[in-house]
Amino acid sequence: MENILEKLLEAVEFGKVDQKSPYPPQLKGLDGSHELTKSAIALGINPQRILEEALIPAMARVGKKFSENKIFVPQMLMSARAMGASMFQLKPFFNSGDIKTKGTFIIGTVKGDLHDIGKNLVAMMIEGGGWSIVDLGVDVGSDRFVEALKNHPGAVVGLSALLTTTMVNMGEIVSTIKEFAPDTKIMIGGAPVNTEFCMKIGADFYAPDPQKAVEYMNKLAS
Ligand code: B1M
Repeated sequence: MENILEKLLEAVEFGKVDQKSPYPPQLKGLDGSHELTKSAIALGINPQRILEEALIPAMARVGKKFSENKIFVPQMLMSARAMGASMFQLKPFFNSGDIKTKGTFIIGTVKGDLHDIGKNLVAMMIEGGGWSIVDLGVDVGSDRFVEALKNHPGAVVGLSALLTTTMVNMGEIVSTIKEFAPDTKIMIGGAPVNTEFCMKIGADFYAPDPQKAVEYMNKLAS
């Protein structure tokens, strides 16, 4: 049983999605996260253990390596895909309430902005960190963030922007959210933003990468 969790951790860490996948070369022909998660569930391993002992530590390793420039976006995307294949099978347990999540994280790319690769990575990593995700997609205005908060009171909100022309929309979104629910914690991220901008618009935290985003979320949960 321990062995299968170790194998799953390795599959997610190195981005092995399923048995057919030729990537990464050192795991060619072996089961990927798809098969290993199936087997773990069939063996009766609690989904919470699968999450906490394989997926979360795997993504923590991935995030650390990315922060240290030991791996790059393509590897992180493969790990995110491998984790997605596993999460897909664990989702029914989340939804049935069998798995305790740390809370809800609402995320979206702000109004006018269609870039979603970074946002998706952050969402995946935070989901791997044990949070429920409400992904509003791209081109999201303050009205949709407020609507989502009405449905998920107390959720943490994440805003992503990749353009200098759309980062300015973050200010209006932050003030509308804070007006509606002043205690809401708001994290921002994306290439053109930084801590100084975060303070200026009244958001709570700027995360330069998914690992820092997960660390912030963990701090909020502790
Ligand atoms: Co666009 N684009 N793009 N683009 N694009 C950039 C951003 C640009 C820097 C390219 C350039 O000129 N060198 C430039 C912006 C310039 C600026 O504003 N200063 C640009 C431009 C100008 C445009 C268009 C205006 C081009 C045009 O049509 N004339 C147009 C705008 C469309 C729109 O949004 N309205 C446009 C369109 C596109 C595509 C659709 C073709 C495509 C997006 C596809 C998609 O996302 N599905 C695209 C792409 C791919 C890029 C580049 C090449 C790559 C972006 C990316 O995915 N990076 C980009 C140039 C570049 O970055 N090298 C560029 C990888 C991703 C993992 O990183 O998103 O930064 P990133 O996310 C990071 C961190 O920022 C952080 O974590 C992630 C992982 O480390 N992070 C968060 C992100 N969000 C976070 C949220 C958090 C925490 C951390 O908490 C909530």
